[in-house]
Amino acid sequence: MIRRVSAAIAAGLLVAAGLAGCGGDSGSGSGNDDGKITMGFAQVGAESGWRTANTKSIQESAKAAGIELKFSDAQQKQENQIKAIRSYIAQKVDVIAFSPVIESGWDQVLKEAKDAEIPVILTDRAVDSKDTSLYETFIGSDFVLEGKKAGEWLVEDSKAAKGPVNVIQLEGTTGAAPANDRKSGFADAIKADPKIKVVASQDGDFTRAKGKEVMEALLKAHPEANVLYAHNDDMGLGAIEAIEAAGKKPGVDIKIVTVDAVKDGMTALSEGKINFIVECSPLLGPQLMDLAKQVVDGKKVEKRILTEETTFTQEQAKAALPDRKY
Ligand code: GYE
Repeated sequence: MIRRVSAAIAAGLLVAAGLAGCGGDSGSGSGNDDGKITMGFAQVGAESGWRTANTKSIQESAKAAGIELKFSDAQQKQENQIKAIRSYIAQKVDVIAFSPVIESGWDQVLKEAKDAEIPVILTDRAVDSKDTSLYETFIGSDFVLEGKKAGEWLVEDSKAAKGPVNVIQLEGTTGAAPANDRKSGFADAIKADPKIKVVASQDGDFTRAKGKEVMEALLKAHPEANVLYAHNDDMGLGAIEAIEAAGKKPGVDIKIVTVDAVKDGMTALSEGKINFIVECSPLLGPQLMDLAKQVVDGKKVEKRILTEETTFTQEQAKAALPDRKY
């Protein structure tokens, strides 16, 4: 553990040490200072292939960076994440990182971390706190842009369509940043073509099981649907099962656009069951560990760090698949 001591207190300690005429213990003055950074990481859960790859990236890069990682899985519940963060504060970790399951309701616990002088790094998902001094930085994707890319693809693809384009939308966890933003980015982009209408939009919680269940019901209620926009690959993959069970052909009778580009999604894309995927990279670990070292050192870092991402057509998926790591 490394003790973060404010400059004023540190100066005071040095003066006191000088006056007492004792030497030896320099630096932070902490007796149990082993020079190793300890990070507490409060993960969302294990809801998707994206999340599994993200967890692996964080665990592997902590190890490579020599950072001791305390890791917890909140099973997609905010109260579990808050508990985990409080326990990291009690354990006096050097830095806390977390991916907030939903955007709202973080001010109190973030204030507790600030009062304890433990820096916080947001990864992957945002919080809606007005006071941005409650965290050092936020590293992750631009989810609005992802939604926009999905919508722009649909506008382009619909140019040749004669009749209406009726979209079912499977949303990510209600209140989560990627659900809010992927929805709004998409809605903005499809305004370009009045033929395109979202006929149903429902929460599928980013999981395969929920994606399948919700799609089953929505297909019955909306036989006119000919497009599915799913906020992640896993919900799309669950929905494919529902579409096939209903006797329709995914990728043909119902065109499908998703977000993430994990291996299973890319496989379905290369097989023609999905039509387009917007990439969202889960490999945030190495950058997160770099940032952790900097903030523990007291360095100022950029407040917002964006992940670079691309998109995949069916042909591009075929070419990319052999090297896809997750
Ligand atoms: O797209 C989804 C996961 O927050 C970007 O969470 C992440 C999303 C990702 O469950 O698959």
